[in-house]
Amino acid sequence: MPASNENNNHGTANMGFATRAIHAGTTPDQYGALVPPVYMTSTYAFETVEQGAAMFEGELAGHFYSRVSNPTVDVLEKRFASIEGAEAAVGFASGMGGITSTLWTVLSAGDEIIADKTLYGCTFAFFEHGLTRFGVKVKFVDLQNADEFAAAITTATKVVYFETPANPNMRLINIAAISKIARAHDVLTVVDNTYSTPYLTRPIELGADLVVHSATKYLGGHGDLIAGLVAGSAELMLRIRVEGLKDMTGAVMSPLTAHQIMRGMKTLELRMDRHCATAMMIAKELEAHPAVEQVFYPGLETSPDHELAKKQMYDFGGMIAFELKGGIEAGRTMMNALELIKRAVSLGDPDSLIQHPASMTHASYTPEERASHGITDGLIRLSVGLETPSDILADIMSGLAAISKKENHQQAA
Ligand code: 7XF
Repeated sequence: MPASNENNNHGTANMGFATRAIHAGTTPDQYGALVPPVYMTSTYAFETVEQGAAMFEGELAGHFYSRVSNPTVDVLEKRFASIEGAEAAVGFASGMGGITSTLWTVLSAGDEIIADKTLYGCTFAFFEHGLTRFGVKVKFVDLQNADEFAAAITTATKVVYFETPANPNMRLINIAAISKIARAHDVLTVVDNTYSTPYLTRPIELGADLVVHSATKYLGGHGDLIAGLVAGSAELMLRIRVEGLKDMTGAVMSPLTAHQIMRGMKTLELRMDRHCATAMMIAKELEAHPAVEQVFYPGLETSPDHELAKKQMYDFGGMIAFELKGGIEAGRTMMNALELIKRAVSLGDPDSLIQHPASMTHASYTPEERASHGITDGLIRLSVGLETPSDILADIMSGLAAISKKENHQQAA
């Protein structure tokens, strides 16, 4: 087994991001196949009983059962580790599979985790309603304030966890600043890099210990799979594979899914450039529109996170959040009037997607929790897709026009 994670660059160590996203981790097969074969096998035959025993002992490298490792998933793990700038990586059945496997591995009863106050809804639910049932204390802190973080650390603190940009309100957290404080206290920094992708932000290079992803999003990139990836040191990844994945969650990635993600990752750089360029254009147009109260996009000069974004991100990403002057009623009118952009959760697809966090992705928070965690009821989240930019904009403009049409109609009635 986890012979997996040595030499993760496979000859591409000094090459660029796109080259590594296409080539890193490739192991030549007997036919010279360009695309790694999809090994749809659950088990592997041992030459001898002794050989099998040595693999189970961890004395001999090799695959022995696909809940632990698989040759196709292995290529993806090496390739992903390379683009995240990590020693090693592990694939999972979902983003939540990766997050839960990671935290079940590094936390024990009596430990504390400090998390940013804004998290994806199911991550919040796992922390608040899952970890706490097993004797882990969870503290939600505003990690934009490094002093608040430092003050919250105790001898029991083992992990600090955050998303940047955060789902759904786009708050940025300073990875270098938080990691530095964490390291001084022997606290592991875990960053959910789903929104940014390793093309835009590489948390490990900035001092983080572990990076978690919903690969369902930009990494897969086509809205046709559910998967997770986690990257970090070879030592931690071996523990997460053997304890969290193998014994605690069993949330294993299918070899077919690994194949699809590798296909998606070949165009990650190209897709992200387009997502970012279109999102910047849309964010500026939204900001200038009279029906819009506020736009949350780190690329805007008016964003309080713009300076940090310029330091920490290569570009500003494909996600936008905004609030309308007419609140969520206007939001419903706008979203229901859209014809091209789909009303759907998830993000990072070629298809533009729009949704209402308070009633959808973040419905696992109570209204009071949402209010205290900075997720307003009027917030709308847009995942800017890869369609022709002027078509996306035209759909948004006609959605916004529907608000004033409805208001005029109501006034007339
Ligand atoms: O288990 P999943 O692959 O769905 O990933 C969970 C997850 C982890 N981190 C972040 C930042 C995420 O956004 C997600 C999934 N979020 C989707 C969304 O916000 O639309 C889920 C749809 S309910």
